[in-house]
Amino acid sequence: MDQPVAPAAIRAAFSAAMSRMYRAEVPLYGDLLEIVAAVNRNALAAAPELARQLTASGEDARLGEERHGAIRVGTPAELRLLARIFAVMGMAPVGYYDLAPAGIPVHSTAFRAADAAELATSPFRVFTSLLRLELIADTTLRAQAQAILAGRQIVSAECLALVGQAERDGGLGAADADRFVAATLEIFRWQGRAIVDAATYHALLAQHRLVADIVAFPGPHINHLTPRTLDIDAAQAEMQRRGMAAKASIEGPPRRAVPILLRQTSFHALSEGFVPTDGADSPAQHTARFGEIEQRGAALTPAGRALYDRCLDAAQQGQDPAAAFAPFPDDFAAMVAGGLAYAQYLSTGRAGHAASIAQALADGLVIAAPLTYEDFLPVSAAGIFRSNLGAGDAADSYAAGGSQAAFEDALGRAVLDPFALYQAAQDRSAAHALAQLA
Ligand code: OOG
Ligand code: NI
Repeated sequence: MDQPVAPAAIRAAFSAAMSRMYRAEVPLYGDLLEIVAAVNRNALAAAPELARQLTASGEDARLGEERHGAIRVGTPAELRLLARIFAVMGMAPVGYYDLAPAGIPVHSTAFRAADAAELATSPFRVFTSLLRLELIADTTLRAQAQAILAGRQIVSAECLALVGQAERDGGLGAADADRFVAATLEIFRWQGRAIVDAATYHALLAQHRLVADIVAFPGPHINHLTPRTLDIDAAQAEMQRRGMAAKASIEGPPRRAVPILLRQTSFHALSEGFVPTDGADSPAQHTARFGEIEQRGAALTPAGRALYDRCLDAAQQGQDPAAAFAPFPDDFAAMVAGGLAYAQYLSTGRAGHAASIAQALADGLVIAAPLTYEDFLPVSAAGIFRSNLGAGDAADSYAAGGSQAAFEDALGRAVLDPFALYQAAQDRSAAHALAQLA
C-alpha cells in the first residue's frame, strides 16, 4: 500500500461527498446551507468575542464543513456492518438513545470521532437508529418485515472488500480511499424504488411510518443532513421568511447568552416518488426526508445535564421556558464554578508560570471556554422524528423500555460514554495549557 490516508481525511471527504449528494437529492438542503452560511457570517461579525473564541479553539475552520446525518437500519447485522465502515473513517459509536418512550420503535447511537484533535479536523456525525422489530405488535407483519430485511444487502461487494482491506492493512491508500468513499456513499443514496410491492408498503406504513421507511427500501437512505448555525433563531426566521415549512418551535433550551447542549429545528419531510416492485408505471409517494439545522453549545457534566433535564421537565409541564430555565446559570464562569459544564483552556498570550490550572486562570494566563457539545438529545431527537412522521403516526409510547445492553449486543461492542470523552478532552486541554506555560 502507498501511504495510508488518515481516517480523518477519509471522514472529511465522505462528509463533503454526502453533502453534494444530498444537495442534489433535496435541493432545499442547498437553500439551508446558504441561509446558515449567511447567518454565521453575520453572527461572527456581530460578536467579535465569539469569533475570537472560535478561532482560538480552531472551531472556525471546521464550522463550514460541520454537519450530521441520520440513518436507520433494520437489523443487527446491518448495524455491525455500518460500524465497521464508520471505523475506517475514524468514527466510533458514542452514547445510547432510547426513543421508545417517545413512541418511536428504534434505539440509537451517534457515530463520530472521539477525541478533540480528530473532531477539529472533521466533526462529521451520523445519528444511527436500529429498528426494534419486537415492538411491532402485528406478529405476521413482524415476521414478514424480518424476512424482507434478511434478504437485502445494503453494502456492495466492492465496499465490503475495501473495508476488509482497511481492517487487514490498517488503512487505505489514496486511490482505494477514493473508491471507498464512492462505494460507501451508495449505501445512503435514495434510489427511488422499493423492494416490496405497493400492498406491503402500505401494510408496513399502517404499522408505523418508520417501519415502512426502514423495511421497504433497498437500504438506509440518508434522511437528513444538518448544518451547524451560530444563531438558530436568525436561521429559523430566515427559513420562515423564505416560506419553508419550518417546525413551529425550536427543540432544546431557550435562547441564552451562553448556549448549552443543542438547539434544533427542521422543516417537514418532502414527498418523493418511488416505484414499488409491482408498480413500475404507477409511482407511489413516500415522505421521510427532511431538512434540519442546529446550534451547538457547551457540553454539560452529569450534574449540568441533570439540572438541564429538570429545567426541561418544568418547561414541558407548561412553565414559561425562560422561567423554567432560570435555575441554570447563564454565565460560563458560573457554570464551570458550579461543576455544570466542561471547559477547554485557551492561552491568553500572557507569559507566566502556574502550578495549577486554577492558578493559571486566576493569573489571567489562560481563559476557560466551553467545550462544544458533540452529541444529541433524546427529547430533541424524538421531536425531530415525530415532526416528520405526521400527526397520529406515533404511538404515545412503548411500554418496553430501552436497553443499552440489547443495543450493544446488536452492535457487537459497547458504545463510548460521552461524559468520559468530554472529561478526557478537558483534562488534556488543561495539561496542554500548563505545559505551554512551563
Ligand atoms: C434521527 C432523528 C434524530 C437529531 O438530530 O436529533 C436526529 C432520525 O430521524 O432518523 O437526527
Ligand atoms: Ni438530526
